[in-house]
Amino acid sequence: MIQWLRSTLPSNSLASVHALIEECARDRVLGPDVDIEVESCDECNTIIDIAAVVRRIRAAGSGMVGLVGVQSNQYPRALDLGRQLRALGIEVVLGGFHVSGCISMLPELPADLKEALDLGIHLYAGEAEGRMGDLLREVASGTAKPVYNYLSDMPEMAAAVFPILPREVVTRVVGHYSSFDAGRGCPFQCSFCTIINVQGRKSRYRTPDDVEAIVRANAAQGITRFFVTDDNFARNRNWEPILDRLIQLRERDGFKIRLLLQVDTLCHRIPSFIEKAARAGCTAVFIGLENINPESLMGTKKRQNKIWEYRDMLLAWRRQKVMTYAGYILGFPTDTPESIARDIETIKKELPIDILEFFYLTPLPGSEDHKKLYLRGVPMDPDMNKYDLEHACTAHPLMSKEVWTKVYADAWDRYYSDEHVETIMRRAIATGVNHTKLVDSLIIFSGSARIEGVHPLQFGFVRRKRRTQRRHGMPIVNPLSFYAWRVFDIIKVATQWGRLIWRYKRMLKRIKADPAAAHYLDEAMRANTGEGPDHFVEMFADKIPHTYGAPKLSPVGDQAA
Ligand code: B12
Ligand code: SF4
Repeated sequence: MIQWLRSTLPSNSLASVHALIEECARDRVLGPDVDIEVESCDECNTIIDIAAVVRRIRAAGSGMVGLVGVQSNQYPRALDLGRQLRALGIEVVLGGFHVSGCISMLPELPADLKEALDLGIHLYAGEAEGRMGDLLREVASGTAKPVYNYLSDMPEMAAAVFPILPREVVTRVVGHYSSFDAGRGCPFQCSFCTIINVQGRKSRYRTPDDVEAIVRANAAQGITRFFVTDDNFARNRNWEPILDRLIQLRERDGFKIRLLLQVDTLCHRIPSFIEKAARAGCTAVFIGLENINPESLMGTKKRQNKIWEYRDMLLAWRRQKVMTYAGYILGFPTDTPESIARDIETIKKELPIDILEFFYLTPLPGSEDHKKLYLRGVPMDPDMNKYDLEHACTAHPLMSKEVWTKVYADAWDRYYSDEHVETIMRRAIATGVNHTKLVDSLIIFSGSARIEGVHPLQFGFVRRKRRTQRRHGMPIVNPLSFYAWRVFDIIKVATQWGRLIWRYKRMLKRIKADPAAAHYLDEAMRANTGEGPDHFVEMFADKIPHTYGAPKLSPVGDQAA
């Protein structure tokens, strides 16, 4: 388990399932004389004492353990937990994207899902809104089915029970961030995406009243920061009334709302979207940039990403002082170590991104990419634990696994070079982006993969490594060697963090003391006026598809001629 004293991002799946079971408790779905109690915890920030869980369930007379929001990379761990619980006779129901993705896309249950069924674990595919009561009744009466499949029956979200967690669960997340999904579904068709095959391509959304209720319920327990987990909030058909309501709550009623949003690269084209997001409390956005090579983007059907719009979009967020986090995928079919190195250098020079995070192109179960490879019998790594977008899970046409792995490690070094970190800080100071928050993010994103060896999306504060909590079948290391190694490990990691924090804080101090810092300007910060050449776009002139709105350019070589 990758576990921390405090994690950095909340689990929205957990909040959703917790709220659904609380609704069942309020509605007394097991009868008027049966109380239902629910205890939720996120293994990323909590060590689970299985024996204690079993004791509590037995003392209650009946119960079940729900393994919630289990993603493919978490599936082996979920099976380990399920195996232990089943051996003690506890009912276990397992849901989340691995189960839903596999069942939605594959012609038959893969071996790992069959293994769960063999252990007597119930699998839950699809969304549980409006149907949790049925499940609890069936579990309580011993008639639960091996597989629940609601994939073809997606619940409406208007007036659906909304996600919420008790304060003591939320406060285990740094910054006390909670979460909600204001909508589900995305209209686009990226071939590496699982979401559209599980939650659909139609936008289903909550109402402004629901969102207000979410804010008020959380604020009542002192929580006002939210990760809005819509994969693409800009395509939530109700984005405007929702943002208007949040603006009202902030500006009229004084709620100190802070939002993290996920959006696409065309969001700046939606009139008022960025301005309203900022007014509603958005301080940071995750943007699915994915790549700057139009050929790679077309290859994965990410047609909506138009590289000639990237800079304008990033500058639009910057004008509102919102920090930008962009995801960048390594390992598209035409990628080579040289092309990736060149593209990262281009981004550094040409695009005003604050935080860039790297991922391997991964055939995630539930995606079109995975389905195609599966049906063609192309070898993929059988260990689901590796499907965390931090490992090479299948062969690349031009790079060996070793080369690809090195390219991934080099990408973090290349983007988070001290020279570029200084440029990012200078851009922030010149444009009024919150530099304290920026430096915190720079520290995490620069150090997470390089110091802790985990992606920032799995990062937390103070890593916990339990000697006895190993994967099923792996030997338990003897205490002497384990603790000796652990002491060394803690000192090494703490020293590396200490050095990084000191270096970045010193850098910021130096820049702030520089009188010229306020007027800093570079190529990436210049808006594209349409007059004069745009070097960034010209680099890919021969790869830009001739679609509507695309700039008409001749390749750099031709121009020189
Ligand atoms: C928010 C989010 C995160 C958050 C929080 C995780 C969470 N699950 O809430 C964070 C940032 C931590 C995260 C991290 C990662 N994530 Co993420 N994440 C999401 C996102 C955007 C929303 C999750 C969500 O809230 N969905 C809405 C809930 C309500 O849906 P749900 O999880 O399916 O749950 C419903 C049903 O499945 C069911 N259900 C689920 N569990 C149970 C249990 C029981 C007992 C029952 C009855 C029902 C049930 O009921 C729920 C309510 O309807 C999803 C995409 C998406 N649209 O879902 C990706 C997604 C789940 N993440 C994904 C991935 C790959 C990751 C990472 C590995 C890497 C990455 N770069 O994103 C990391 C690793 C995390 C780790 N620690 O190992 C993939 C998983 C694909 C797969 N095949 O598993 C997804 C689908 C996105 C994608 N790229 O395709 N993620
Ligand atoms: S834009 Fe994001 S959520 Fe939508 S299909 Fe593409 S990857 Fe999936």
